[in-house]
Amino acid sequence: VKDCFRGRVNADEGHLVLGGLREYLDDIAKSQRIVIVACGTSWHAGLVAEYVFEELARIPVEVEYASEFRYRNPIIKEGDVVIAISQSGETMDTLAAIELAKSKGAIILGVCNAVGSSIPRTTHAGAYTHAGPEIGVASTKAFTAQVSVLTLMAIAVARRKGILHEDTFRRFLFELERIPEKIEKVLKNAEKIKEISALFSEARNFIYLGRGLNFPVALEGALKLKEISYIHAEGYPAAEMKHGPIALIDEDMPVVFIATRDQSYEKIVSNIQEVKARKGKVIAVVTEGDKLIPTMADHVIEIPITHEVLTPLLSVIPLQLLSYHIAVMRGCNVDQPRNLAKSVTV
Ligand code: F1P
Repeated sequence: VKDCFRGRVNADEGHLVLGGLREYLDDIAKSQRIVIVACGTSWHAGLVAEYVFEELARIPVEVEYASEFRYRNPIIKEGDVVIAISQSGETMDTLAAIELAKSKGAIILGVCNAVGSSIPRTTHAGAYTHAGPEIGVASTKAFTAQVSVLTLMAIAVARRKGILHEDTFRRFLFELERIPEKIEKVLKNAEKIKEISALFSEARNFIYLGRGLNFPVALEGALKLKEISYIHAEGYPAAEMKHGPIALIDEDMPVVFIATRDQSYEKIVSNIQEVKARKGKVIAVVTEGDKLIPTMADHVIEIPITHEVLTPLLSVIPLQLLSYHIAVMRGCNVDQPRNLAKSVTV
């Protein structure tokens, strides 16, 4: 994230620089809608971006699996902005989705990690995430970097539209600059997360629940666990639990809640109560200093407080660590999980 912000975010001078995207900021600001295409973890970063763009820039956003989008006849109009997100920059489904949108006159922007890869070469403009090479197959730091860049884009567009108050902008810059040190603070919890992981390394299923911006984080937590530990895991918006998944909850079901202090806090507290009433085992990611959830949850992992919009940058880290420790305890190769390829080019 430090690399991702370097040269882009400067709270002292009050600037936010987005390189090649600068000349497209007006187009994005004027667009009627943004369509995001991506796969896997990058798709989850896109879902975070949907919340952030709609909240700050007030532009409708659709987030599409590139692997579906490319095989249907999507309605794309000239002037629509399509943002392709990819760690590797080589994902075949995402490349095909770009070609399809391009043929319909859309403006194609990229958020990629691999410099000089195929996707950045085919887009009109883009921003590299500067996350450095991912050693493992499963995306981890790429997610954080993608969310960082997409959030910067949303802030820049909101500013260009004149709907972001100068004080709010300054506050964002201030908070953004503090994200790297807050991530380091979360990483200091690694030992505690390892202890919690030891209690669940034999579990056969997991449920991840979050609301608002923490819903895509729940999906990402579940995907990481599936990818590297081969445990079946599902992520849902916490409010969807009562529409089906609640039937699965018993004393053998670990339920991971991403329950930070935000506008849906009271609602998620009642979701935790519903799970505890059915004897589910609750692991909760909470905001530092939370006094209520620790009285209800079986295990609690704290993250520092930040602006609500920036929460996913912190809340995803404990979930990545949980998957990592569980996978190691199960003897799985976390860098090279079975059946997975770093770039899915077919
Ligand atoms: C997309 C992706 C990754 C996943 C795995 C397979 O890749 O689904 O999210 O972790 O590596 O590919 P990309 O388009 O972001 O490179």
